[in-house]
Amino acid sequence: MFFIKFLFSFVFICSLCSANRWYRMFNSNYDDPCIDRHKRFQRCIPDFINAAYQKPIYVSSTCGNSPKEFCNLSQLNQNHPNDYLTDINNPNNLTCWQSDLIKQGENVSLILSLKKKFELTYISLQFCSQSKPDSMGIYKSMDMGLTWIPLQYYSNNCEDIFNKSSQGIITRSNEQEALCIDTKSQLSSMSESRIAFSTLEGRPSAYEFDSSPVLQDWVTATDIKIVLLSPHIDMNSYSVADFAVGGRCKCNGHASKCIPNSDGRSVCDCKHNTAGDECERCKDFHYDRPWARATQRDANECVVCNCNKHSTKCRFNLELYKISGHKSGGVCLDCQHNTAGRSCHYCREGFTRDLTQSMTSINACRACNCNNHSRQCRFNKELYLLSGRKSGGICIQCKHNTVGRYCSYCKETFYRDPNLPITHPEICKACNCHPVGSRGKVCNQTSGQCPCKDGVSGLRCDRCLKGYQQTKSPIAPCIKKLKLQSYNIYNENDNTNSYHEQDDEDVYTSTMTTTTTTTTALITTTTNQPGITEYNPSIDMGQYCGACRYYSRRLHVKKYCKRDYTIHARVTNRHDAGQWVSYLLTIVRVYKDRLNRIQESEQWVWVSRKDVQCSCPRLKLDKQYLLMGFYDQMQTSLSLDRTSVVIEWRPRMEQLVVLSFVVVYGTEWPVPYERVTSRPTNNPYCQAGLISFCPNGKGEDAMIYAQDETDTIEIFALKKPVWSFKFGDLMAKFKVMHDGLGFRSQKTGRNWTMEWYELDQLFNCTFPHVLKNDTFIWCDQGALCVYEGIVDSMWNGSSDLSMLKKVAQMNGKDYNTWATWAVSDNNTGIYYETWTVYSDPGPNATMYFDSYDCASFVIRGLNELYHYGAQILPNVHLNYTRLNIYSYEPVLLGTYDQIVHNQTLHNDFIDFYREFDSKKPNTEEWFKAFVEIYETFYLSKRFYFYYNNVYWYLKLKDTTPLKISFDEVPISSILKLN
Ligand SMILES: [Ca+2]
Repeated sequence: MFFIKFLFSFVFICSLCSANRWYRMFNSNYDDPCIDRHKRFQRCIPDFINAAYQKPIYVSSTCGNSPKEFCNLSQLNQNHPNDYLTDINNPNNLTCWQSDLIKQGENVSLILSLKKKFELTYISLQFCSQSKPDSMGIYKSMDMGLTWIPLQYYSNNCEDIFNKSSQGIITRSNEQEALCIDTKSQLSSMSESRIAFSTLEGRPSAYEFDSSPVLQDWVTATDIKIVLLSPHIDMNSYSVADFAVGGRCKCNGHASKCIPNSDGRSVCDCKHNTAGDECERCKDFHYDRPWARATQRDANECVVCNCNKHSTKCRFNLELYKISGHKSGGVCLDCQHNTAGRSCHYCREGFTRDLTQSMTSINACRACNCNNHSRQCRFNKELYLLSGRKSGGICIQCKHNTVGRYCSYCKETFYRDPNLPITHPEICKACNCHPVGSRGKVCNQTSGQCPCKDGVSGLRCDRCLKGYQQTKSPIAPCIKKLKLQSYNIYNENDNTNSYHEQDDEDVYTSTMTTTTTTTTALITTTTNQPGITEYNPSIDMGQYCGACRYYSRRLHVKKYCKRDYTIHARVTNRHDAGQWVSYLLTIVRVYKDRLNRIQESEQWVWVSRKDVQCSCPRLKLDKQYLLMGFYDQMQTSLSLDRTSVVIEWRPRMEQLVVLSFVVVYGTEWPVPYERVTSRPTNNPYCQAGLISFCPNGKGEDAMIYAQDETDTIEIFALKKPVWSFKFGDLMAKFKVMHDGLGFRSQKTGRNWTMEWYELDQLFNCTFPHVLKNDTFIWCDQGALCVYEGIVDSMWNGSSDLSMLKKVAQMNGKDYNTWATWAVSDNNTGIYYETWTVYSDPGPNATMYFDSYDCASFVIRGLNELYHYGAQILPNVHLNYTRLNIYSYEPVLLGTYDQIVHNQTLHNDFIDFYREFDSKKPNTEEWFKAFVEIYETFYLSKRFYFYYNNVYWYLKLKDTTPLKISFDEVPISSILKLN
């Protein structure tokens, strides 16, 4: 019985190795079994051997070293050393090891140390004479003998000796379990005295060994231990003629032999770019994909990192590997020769690509010569050739107010300080030409002299010439002195020959802003004491009104913070009372009311008569205004004066106010998507040369309506992978989907499609274009495309994820009402927004910004269909893709015009967007660009986010800055029940 099992294992072993052997026979001139005839890697394995042969065995008891009476067996009246366990086994002349005398209950152990991992096929023991044990256990170790795992038990009493049933069965759920074989009738009575255990026999996954890590683990061992027990029968001793272990040196399919290493220990001779005693890892610099065991179909060789010859170190990144479609995950480290990037494939800051050299050349990147004013330059081949192959760099983004190819000139409105070296960060000084006293902003590049108006002097034109005096006229700020007495209520303590700054630049305060102007200080000193200047009829009114310069039609956060109230109100009445005029306001909305003084919907506001006479502020009956001012001196009612903000109300103002002020204080997340009153013309720059994605953009107003109000309109949810016609497989893998709605008339069979699309081209909506003068163009309009037919092949068939699913139906009349909504929705919601911004990926995350894309339209549209009376089919489930960014709380930066004043911020802005702009692909490289953008997210951890025409700063979360989610949404959950 055991012998039969033993034979079986040999057949099994040979079936594993036969392919190799055949190969060697017919390819004698090609002797590396790890490479096939076509010089491709293939699986290779070391020869099958008896791993115990002539190896020393540790035994706990040996008879014969000091001969005793009981060791004198009749046949072999000699020594019985443990070497006899693993010597040549000649059946005609057995050599037997023999144990010392064993008392009842005593055990004897035999231990074989293989010194490295092997994959075992069988373990066998051949006993001498009748000296067999009652019970026996076979154990293995995978850690050089530290811990032991049972492989098999034999006993005539499994339950008592090993606490195991003798009826055990191996299934796929317990393939690493040891069985106990009942030997009541077998072990002691068998004429054949060999016991053989086959490691894989009876284990269901044996024939799928390649794909069974459980069994690969089960057959792996560094040491084998046999324990012989005779708990009940008091016998003389045990005697074993042969201990054999059949198996292969374990090399995971990556070596055909094991050889001694420098310590003399046997290790795998690893091929396929692997390393380690068992070829269990990739060798250095071969981390472009993860290590795997070789199989019959695939050698799974390790792949060298592509670092363009600029690095010899790399690491593996699982995220990048996944998004590459399991192609490449290597990230180069320590890029040399002034290169940078995942594959050392671009030049690091301060260097530019020399296009006359290949990327792998050590001269691929050349230093920028920008006089310390820029760290970036680009290479121009013509200039390089013209310079006699000396210099081809052109500096970009010169800082410190410099310009020019080498940042060696001062830009307009700056002049060069002759006392400083060209590399000094303060080499360029601002002209600071006085806005009133100068004829222009540009001063002399070397002297710094501004061009002064008549009668004006000084380097900055900020003084009147001797014999001239200051006027309030911007045309003639200094005139010849007159001898008339005049008052100047603002400049009494000042030098009358100098100006106050009069520019009233609006400045957003934010954590990023460093620029300030003197405006803030002026407002502070004058606004804390409203109305303090007494009316004095002797003051010339024209001069008084001329000083009404703090009156502003502009908003900024500082004003909002300083003033007591901000309201939207209509002026409904006016009442004159001596030196005061009061206006009756009907309050529309209160944004701020510091002391809660606005209790009624009608409220009086007080203005001094002299301010009214100056039209400062100017209030008209029946007009609506945004009013921002202080309480009166008693702090009980509202007042207005020349420091107040009074702006005639415009329809978009509400969102502007909410956005600019309320959101700054964290009261409203997500930021509401801003709607417009009508769709503006798309920027022609955005449309130039791009593919039209809106197949029939014209005439949708007619097409969108049903022709018969008694008709029944069926509604379909449509879905396909983005750009399925080019990148279907890859984009489907990431489940980046495009969504739309389809419609069908039951009466006529006519059908049509509505999709919300980027108006221009993918990526235009995601990032701006950076123009040469460092300004941006956003092509972020989306639009509803309506066209005849539902193109089945587009929505249904190109991929498993495509979908054309009926979700609802409604009558023609209700449908037409809905269609009117759809037209209006399209005309007022024009900004396409790709990203959704959350605080984290968890279920309780705060949403800072919602996306506004094709899926948003479908969800919004279905919701409205439901409200206009559509019968929604229950149990429909839909899936929607979201491109999620995870960020700390966003910081409002303001509009581009506001950011441009802050040079540090603005430069960073340009750097950030240019990085993405450089990755904006032609169509063939779309996917590659997608991967690179993903990488940039991971590396930069920051994002400038554009929403509703203003910019926000997002500090991205470290662990998960970006994620694509594909959420299942039951249709019932997207219908908001009012
Ligand atoms: Ca022997």
